[in-house]
Amino acid sequence: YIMATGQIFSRNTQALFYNYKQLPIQRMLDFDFLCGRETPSVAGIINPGSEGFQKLFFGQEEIAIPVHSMIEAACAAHPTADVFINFASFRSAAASSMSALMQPTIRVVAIIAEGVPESDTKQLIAFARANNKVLIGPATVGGIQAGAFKIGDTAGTIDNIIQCRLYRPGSVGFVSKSGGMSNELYNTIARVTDGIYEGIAIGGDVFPGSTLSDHVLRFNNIPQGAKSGGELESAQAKNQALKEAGAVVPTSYEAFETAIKETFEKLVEEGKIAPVSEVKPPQIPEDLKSAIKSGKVRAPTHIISTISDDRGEEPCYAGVPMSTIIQHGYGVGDVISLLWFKRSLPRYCTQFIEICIMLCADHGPCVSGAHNTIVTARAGKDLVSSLVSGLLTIGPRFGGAIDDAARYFKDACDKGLTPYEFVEGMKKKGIRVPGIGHRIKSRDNRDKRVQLLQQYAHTHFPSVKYMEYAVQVETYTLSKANNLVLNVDGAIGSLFLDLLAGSGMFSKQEIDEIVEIGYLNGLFVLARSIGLIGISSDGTTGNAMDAAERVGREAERGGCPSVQVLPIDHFDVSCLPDE
Ligand code: Q5B
Repeated sequence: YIMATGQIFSRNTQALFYNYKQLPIQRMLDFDFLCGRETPSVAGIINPGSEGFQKLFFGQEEIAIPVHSMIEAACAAHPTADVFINFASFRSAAASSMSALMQPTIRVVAIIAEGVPESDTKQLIAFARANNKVLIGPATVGGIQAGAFKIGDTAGTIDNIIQCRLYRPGSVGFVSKSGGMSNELYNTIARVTDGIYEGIAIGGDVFPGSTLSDHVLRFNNIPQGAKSGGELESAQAKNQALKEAGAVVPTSYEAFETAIKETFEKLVEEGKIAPVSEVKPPQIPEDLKSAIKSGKVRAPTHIISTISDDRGEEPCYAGVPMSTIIQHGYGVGDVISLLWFKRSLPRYCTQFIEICIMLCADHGPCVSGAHNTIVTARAGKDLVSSLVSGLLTIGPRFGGAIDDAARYFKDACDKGLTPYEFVEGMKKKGIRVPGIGHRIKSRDNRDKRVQLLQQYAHTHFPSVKYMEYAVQVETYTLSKANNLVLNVDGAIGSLFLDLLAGSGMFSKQEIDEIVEIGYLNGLFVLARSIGLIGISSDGTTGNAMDAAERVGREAERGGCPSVQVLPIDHFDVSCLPDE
C-alpha cells in the first residue's frame, strides 16, 4: 500500500497543475528554486479549453510550462509527473479528480476546493484506496516536504517559508486538518526543533481523502521522522486515546511548543534523530511589480498615452472625464476632437466633424469598399472580416484622398500658386490632384455631399480660404473634363484646413503637423465603417446582395468579360450583362 511506503514526495517529484492559477504555481517554482531543485516541480498545466505554454519564473530564468486542455493528454505528455494538484472549483473538482485518479501515471491527488459533495468525495476515497493512490483533501491547502516539494499555496509566502526553514528537511512530521494551523505550527516547530520534514493538511471536510492517522502511520515508516506527536485534537477522548497509544499529548495549546521541544530534544539525546545542519537558501528574485510597489526599484514605462487615461475613478478623454462628456451633451464630434486633436473644439467645428461622418457613412453598393464587404459577407465570413475587407480598399482612389488633398491644397495655396500652375505642375509630376475627379459625379451631376459641406462652412466658418482655392482648382480641371469635380475627399480636406486655421485653436506648427501626420482619412474610415457594418450584417438580402450574387454567378460560369473588366474600385451594376 502506497501509504505504507512512507515517502510520497521527493526532490524529483513533479506535478500536473489543474486549472491555471499563476500565483500558486509561481510559489511552487519559487520554493523549488529555494530548495535548489534542478527540475521545476510543475511539469505541466491542464487548463480546459486552452493549449500552448505559460511563461513563469524558475529563479531568474523564464521557463515555458506546457499547457494541455485534457488530463489524459497531459499525463501522456508528462509520464513522470505523478502528483495531480487540483485547483478546480467545488463544482468540477470531483470529476476532474476522478479522471486524474484513473490515469496510471498519477499516484497522488490533492483537491484544494471546499464544498465538494460528500458523496463524490466518498467515491473518490473508495477509488483511491482500491487503486493504491493517495488523496489529499478536499478543502486543503495541500502539503509540503521540506526541501523537496510543495503543493500550491502551502506554507504561504516565500518569507514565511524561509523563516520556517522549509527549504531544507528537518526531522519533524506534522499533520493537521487546517492550512492556517499548519503555517502557525511550521513556525513553532522551526523555533524549537530542527524543523519540518513533511507537513500535510488533510483538509477540513468530514470525509478527508486521507486521514490524520494515515499520515502519522506513514511518517512512522520514514526514518527521518519516525516518531509521531504532531497531531492535537481538542476532544478529551481523542487526547486520552493518543496518550494511551504512546503519543506525547500536551495539556494545553500553550504547552504544545514545550512538548514539541522536549520530545525533539529527547529524540536527539536518544540518538534517534540527528539534527540537520543549517544551509543558506538562495535569494529569490523579487517580482518587478512588488519591488516597484515597495519603492525599491523604478522602471521606465513602455507606452505613454497623452490622450486617454483610465487611472482615476472614471476614464478621461484628453483630461475630460466621461461624466462631463455625458452631462454636457457632447457628441461624437467632441469625442473625436478630444481623442484625435487632444482639445475641445468649438461646437461649429465638432458639428462639422459629425456632418462629415454622417455624409460619408455610405455611398451605395457599387463603391469598392461596399463591393468587397458584400463579396466577403456572401462568402459566409463574419461581420468583422466583411467590414475589414471593405475598409482595406480605402486608399488614394477611394475615400483615402482626404489627407493628400489637404496636403497638396495647403501647399499650393500657401505658396500662392495659380490653379493652372498647381494642376499642370502636378501633371508634370504624374500625380492626379487628390480630391478632384469622380467616376459618377460631374459638372451636371453634382455631389450633394460636397454642396452640403460647402453650405455649412459658408454659414459657420470664419474663413473658407482653402475651400475657395479648391473650387478655383475645380474650375480649372472642369475645363479639361466634366468629371474632374471637387469630390467629397477634396471638400473635406480643404474645409478641414479652414477649420484648423480658422478655429484659432491650433498653432501654425500644429496645423503643419496634423496635415503631415495625416488624421483626416480616419474620418472616412470611421464614417464608412457605419455603412459597411450595415452591409455585412445584411447577409442575404437587398440589391447589394443581388449585385454581388450576379458577379459571383458570372464568375462561376467561367469568367465573362464583363466581370473581368469591372474595375475593383468602382463597379457599376448597369454594366453587368442581362440575365
Ligand atoms: N484625371 C476619382 O477617375 C478618380 C484627375 C485627373 C487631374 C485628377 C480620379 C482620381 C484623385 C483621387 C481622389 C477620391 C479615380 C474620390 C471617393 C469617395 C466616394 C467614392 C465613390 C464614396 C476618378 C480620366 C482623365 C485622365 C486623367 C484625368 C482624373 N483624375 N486629372 N487630377 N484628380 N482622383 N479620390 O473618372 O488626359 O484622359 O489621360 O484618382 O480624389 O473615393 O463614390 O465612388 O463616397 O464612396 O476613372 O465618393 O479622379 O478617370 O482615371 O480614367 O482619368 O482624367 O489623368 O486624363 P476616372 P480616369 P487623360 S471620392
